[in-house]
Amino acid sequence: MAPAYDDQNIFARILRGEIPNQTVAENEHALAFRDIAPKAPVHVLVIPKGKYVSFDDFSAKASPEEITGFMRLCAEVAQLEGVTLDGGNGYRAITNAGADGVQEVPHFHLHIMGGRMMGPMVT
Ligand code: IU
Repeated sequence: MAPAYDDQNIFARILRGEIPNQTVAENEHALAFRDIAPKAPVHVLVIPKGKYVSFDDFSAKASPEEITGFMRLCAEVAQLEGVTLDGGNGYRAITNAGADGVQEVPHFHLHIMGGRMMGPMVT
């Protein structure tokens, strides 16, 4: 069974404004902010504002409006950061889920990374 959502996770606290963040973009359904320990020149995390633990949880339970809002914000971030194929060099968008995915924060998030060649998908 999927784990219950932990209201004290760090991204929940960011969404409640209890912890500052470097916001890149925001809409009704999602927030995008800079990763605190960036692994690439562009490293932005996009999170839904709803309480979803993982991609599984989000894709199963979020409304079409939430999913669209989330995806559109991801695309907006890539545009704002100048990494789209339309003028930029591209990017990587990944999500980690659970133990094997080495998910550290149990609030669904997508990493958008770019600004350098990312290397093979092995780690
Ligand atoms: P993961 O996909 O759950 O493994 O990654 C969590 C990311 O959250 C990781 O890249 C951290 O650097 C990042 N992060 C953050 O941006 N701000 C924080 O306060 C904490 C983690 I804790």
